[in-house]
Amino acid sequence: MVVDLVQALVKTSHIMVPTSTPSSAAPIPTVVPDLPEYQHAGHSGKTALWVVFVIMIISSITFVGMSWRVPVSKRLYYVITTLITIFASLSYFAMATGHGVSYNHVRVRHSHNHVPDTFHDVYRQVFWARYVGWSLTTPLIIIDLGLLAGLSGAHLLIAIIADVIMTLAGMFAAFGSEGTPQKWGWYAIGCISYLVVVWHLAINGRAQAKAKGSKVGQFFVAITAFTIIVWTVYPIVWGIASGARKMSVDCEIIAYAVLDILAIVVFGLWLLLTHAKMPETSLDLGGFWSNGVSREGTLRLGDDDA
Ligand code: RET
Repeated sequence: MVVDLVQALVKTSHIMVPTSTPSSAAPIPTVVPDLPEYQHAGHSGKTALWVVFVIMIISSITFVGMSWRVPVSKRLYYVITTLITIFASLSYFAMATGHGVSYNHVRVRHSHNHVPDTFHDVYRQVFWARYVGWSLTTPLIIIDLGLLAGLSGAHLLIAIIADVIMTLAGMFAAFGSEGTPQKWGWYAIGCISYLVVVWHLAINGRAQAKAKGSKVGQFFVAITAFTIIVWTVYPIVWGIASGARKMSVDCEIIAYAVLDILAIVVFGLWLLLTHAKMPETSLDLGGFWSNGVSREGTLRLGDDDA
């Protein structure tokens, strides 16, 4: 409903360029009012959002089922991976129901010889819930890979922060104006942050994983290479879709849908199934993770009297 309202408001807000009323027989200047262009999701895009929402829910249920087969002390990868698909489900639900969507208004200038410049208004839908979702899912993917490699806390923290900057920069870029450094400036900041993430995973992560043994090393290299290849397609899609507006909103939704399924569902299944077969990847977490805060050493009622 909100989307319909916005569309109605946007549709009535264009400025008509007045045509002149000639007093003599001079030729009438043909100044045709330039109608704004609306780029928004159609039937195929909306259907794709619902389909991916259902896929993410089924994946979450599957990952929860898989986690129940192992003791709590060995569930860290399962919990993180399930949270990824749960966050993705929430983000797709928001987008499919019309929440988390807004319009970016861009005024495109056209220069002509002998006549003043003209402007063309473009309103393109931005699914900002997507970026909110990514800012939660992508750090969790990095944590999964960092734990697998045995990455140090310092490197993991930097990779996570760079990743959050990357997704936020992508969102600012999607709402940025053209003709100023705003839009492509944010995009460049996002790309630099992405290189920081790749550096930590591919260089530091790989070295750490190799030190954990050849089996873990090989698996880490394979799953991280897959991740980096899939992730690198995102900024390319962004550049063509939100950036250059050469891709329809429907194609954009479908492209990200395929990428999200690869980056989350295929990634998650591969990680959890391999982890279950490879004891070297185990993280045995006792203590607080499995048992909660120990009762010993805590204050009990009546202690003051002692
Ligand atoms: C943006 C634009 C700014 C530059 C870069 C980008 C990269 C996005 C990536 C997204 C990955 C998303 C995943 C989601 C899973 O739920 C923000 C498009 C580099 C890599 C894996």
